[in-house]
Amino acid sequence: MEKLVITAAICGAEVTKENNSAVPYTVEEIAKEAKFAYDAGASVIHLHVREDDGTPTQSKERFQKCIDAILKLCPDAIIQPSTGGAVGMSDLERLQSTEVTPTPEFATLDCGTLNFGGDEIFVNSDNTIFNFAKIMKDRGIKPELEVFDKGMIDIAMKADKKGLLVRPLHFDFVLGVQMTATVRDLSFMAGSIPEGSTWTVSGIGRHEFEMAAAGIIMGGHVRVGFEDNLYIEKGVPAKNNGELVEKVVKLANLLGREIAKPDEARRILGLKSR
Ligand code: KMH
Ligand code: ZN
Repeated sequence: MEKLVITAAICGAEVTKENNSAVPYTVEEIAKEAKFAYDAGASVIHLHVREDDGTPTQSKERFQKCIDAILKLCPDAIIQPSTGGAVGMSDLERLQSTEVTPTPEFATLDCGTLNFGGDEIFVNSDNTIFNFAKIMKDRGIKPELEVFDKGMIDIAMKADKKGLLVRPLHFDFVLGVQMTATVRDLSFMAGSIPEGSTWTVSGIGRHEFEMAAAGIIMGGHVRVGFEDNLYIEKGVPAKNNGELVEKVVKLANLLGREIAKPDEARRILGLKSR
């Protein structure tokens, strides 16, 4: 089995300091959280950014500042900017995170519209998805295909059929938002992608570590972090993102799976070496 690639989703666009006081907002806080995660074993930093007051933003300038600050502390980390941003943002606003220098090697590509809780709907029409895929292909950015249910794998395959994706594909199965997060669901998703693709699992909320353990055993990769879950165990807020990553490293050690360093992760995920 390949070594395990751990992604840390350190911030997200929805969680706040009211949920866990360690959720980072400022450039310094974001860089510090990335460093905790990187030191603990994360090779990929999935990045959202905030204004100092916590408001989510896709501002190119803010992304640039955060990326520069993270790379100062973690020079070989793989930074994966979000093109999802926050519910309600326009496509142009969302794409700004890919306009930084150097051009990102990796970025998210959300593959469908979904219910995001309450009245929130995260809108990704087919044309948005195809347009984002084309722009990423033209800029040489590998998309991580964010799929929240099986239908989104099918939409990603439409983009593939149109020649908008470059194989091998990489998927992130985000389970516990629109689709439930069980081992049966994860096996179904992993069995529904093209041969030779790689995948990560992000279990949301209390499902984070169950899905991590399943992903480790099944040969997938794992994402954890405040974007997905704020607790190290039931009722106990995590001190920082590093603590969440450490728990995955412990699980991987117990289960006999080694952890990939960033350059090994680049090879495993088919990213261009920098
Ligand atoms: N914040 C969600 C609306 C992504 O990063 O691409 C979108 C999201 C997915 O988090
Ligand atoms: Zn995200």
